[in-house]
Amino acid sequence: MPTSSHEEARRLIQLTPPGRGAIATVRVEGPAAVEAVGRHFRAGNGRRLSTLPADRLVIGQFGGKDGEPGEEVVVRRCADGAVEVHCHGGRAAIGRIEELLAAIGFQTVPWRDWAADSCGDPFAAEALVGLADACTERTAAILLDQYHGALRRALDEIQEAAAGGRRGVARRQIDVLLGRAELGRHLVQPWRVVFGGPANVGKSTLINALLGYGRLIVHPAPGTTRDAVTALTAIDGWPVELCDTAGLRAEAAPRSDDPLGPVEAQGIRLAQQRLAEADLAVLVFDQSVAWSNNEERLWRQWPGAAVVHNKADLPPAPGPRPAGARVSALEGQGLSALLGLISSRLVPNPPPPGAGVPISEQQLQTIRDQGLGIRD
Ligand SMILES: Nc1nc2c(ncn2[C@@H]2O[C@H](COP(=O)(O)OP(=O)(O)OP(=O)(O)O)[C@@H](O)[C@H]2O)c(=O)[nH]1
Ligand SMILES: [Mg+2]
Repeated sequence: MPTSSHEEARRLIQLTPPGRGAIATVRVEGPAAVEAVGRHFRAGNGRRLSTLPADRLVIGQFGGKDGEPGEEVVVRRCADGAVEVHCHGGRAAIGRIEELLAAIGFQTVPWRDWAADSCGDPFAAEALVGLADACTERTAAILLDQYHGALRRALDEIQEAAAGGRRGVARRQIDVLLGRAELGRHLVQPWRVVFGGPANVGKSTLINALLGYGRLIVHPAPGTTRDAVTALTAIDGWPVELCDTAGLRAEAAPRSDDPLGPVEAQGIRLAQQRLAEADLAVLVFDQSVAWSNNEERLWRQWPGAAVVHNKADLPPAPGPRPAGARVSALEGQGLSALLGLISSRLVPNPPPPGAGVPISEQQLQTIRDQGLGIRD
């Protein structure tokens, strides 16, 4: 965690997430933080806070008066002059501490603001704030690398290469960093993978199989899924939102007076919208059913989609069909390969450990600006 050199500000920061929890940690910093906490804290061992060694954890009561017990807390006087108060995780305990310290001039500051200006380097600050929203270990590790200066080092190396006359190397490294923009955007926000295809091909069954539990309704009758339904998971360590959609008909988008019925028509419109917005569209077909003009039109409508031929446990329908992953959602065949395919489509070149990854538009702009400086 960062430490602060903001001696002038009397600040109070809740370091644990908002809401109820087992324990909350409040950091008190600024001039006379030790004295301010010491004024309300009664250590169990009877000693004054200011006389206790730094980093020693001390149990006691906070804010008790007139013989009434205060909040049970554990206090740590930090080596940098701040004090950490660990209290019960409910709002009441934190509220009481905030109230007593506010009365003597301490202001509650959101932890993101505190973290951002406690880091000397703005790249590190963005990474630190992003770390709180990282959904998987893999994305957290990349953000941690950025917190420890990976992008800054990469930019320094590029600068050095350019200054040493190795402009080609510098330009290539700029392009590598810019090529990681999509990855950087998704470190705190899952990729959206949307499954579409004709009705009854097994889209919902397939998503359930990839999730490992029965999130979606599955039924032998076509037209079961009407809404766009999402579920979060991780694929190869990348956070991914899987989205199920209503079975598509290959005809033009139906109108609300379509014989399909307005609900299904809406479902199909929504499916097309979700497929268009997806980071990766996955088109699912039933390989036991002949490839018809309808399938062909759908396939041509979404040229960037990954193609899956499901129901590989059934005899295949004769005739050619486009290349694609063969799976059986029902029996689990081909699912690991499909997960591998999705992962490699989302992140074709995973960065090696310690590599620089831009995580904000501002960082991308810095890289582009540096690139402009070395183009002839
Ligand atoms: N044999 C076989 N049957 C499957 C497979 N996957 C799904 N099914 C069956 O196909 C039927 C339709 O499955 P769903 O998952 O509801 O299909 P869907 O594509 O979501 O259908 P809609 O929501 O109507 O568009 C169900 O009876 C499933 O059990 C498979 O891999 N093999
Ligand atoms: Mg379905």
